[in-house]
Amino acid sequence: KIPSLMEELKSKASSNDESSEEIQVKNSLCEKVSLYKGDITQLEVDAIVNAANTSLLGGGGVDGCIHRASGPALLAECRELGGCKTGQAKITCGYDLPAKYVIHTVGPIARGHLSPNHKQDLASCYNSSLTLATENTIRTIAFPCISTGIYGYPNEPAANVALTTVKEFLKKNRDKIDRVIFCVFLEVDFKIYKRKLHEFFPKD
Ligand code: AR6
Repeated sequence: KIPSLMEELKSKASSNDESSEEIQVKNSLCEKVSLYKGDITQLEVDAIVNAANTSLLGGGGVDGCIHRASGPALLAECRELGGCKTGQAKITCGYDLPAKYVIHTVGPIARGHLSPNHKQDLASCYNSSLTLATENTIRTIAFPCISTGIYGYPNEPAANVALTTVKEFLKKNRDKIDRVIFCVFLEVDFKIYKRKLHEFFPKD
């Protein structure tokens, strides 16, 4: 279980009566991001993000894992959504998942060849998912490494896009999101994010 950010904030605030300290902790972006290695379907958060395809009717990779763990009601709701364009996002319930919602987004198909459009589309996946989250009062959200599996977006450039886009979004929406979890599955991504997280979100 991911520790509750509010619990952390409360204990930090109560250990120091200065209200300025509390404000500083709440405003610190590095307090709002975490790295987790493992299966995203196990996370008890408001929403997990699915790296889906334009049909939204399931597939392999993390998409397959999410549909298996959520159950057939997820596919039934997805059938009503009329698909999703690359770079956009749609929301469903989480059903049998510990997460309340699933935000389905469709990453670009890179397959080794990267163009500026791929980068824009990948950034748009993170932005659209976060925007949809705030519109639905979702305060904790976990992302897989969108497009880096079957869709072949190289791992390190993908992490750069993910971290840049999440950072920019959090800067503008500090009060709306409590935590973004980068849920990596592979050791290669764990190493990349572990190194980069401190660069992008330095401790004050
Ligand atoms: N939890 C977290 N991450 C996972 C899990 C999991 N249970 N399983 C895999 N990953 P991919 P894409 C990681 O291929 O590249 C599907 O068929 C995986 O190691 O799932 O965006 C869709 O229907 C990788 O780091 O998504 C689309 O057709 C990351 O999730 C297509 O694949 C993304 O890999 C989308 O391809």
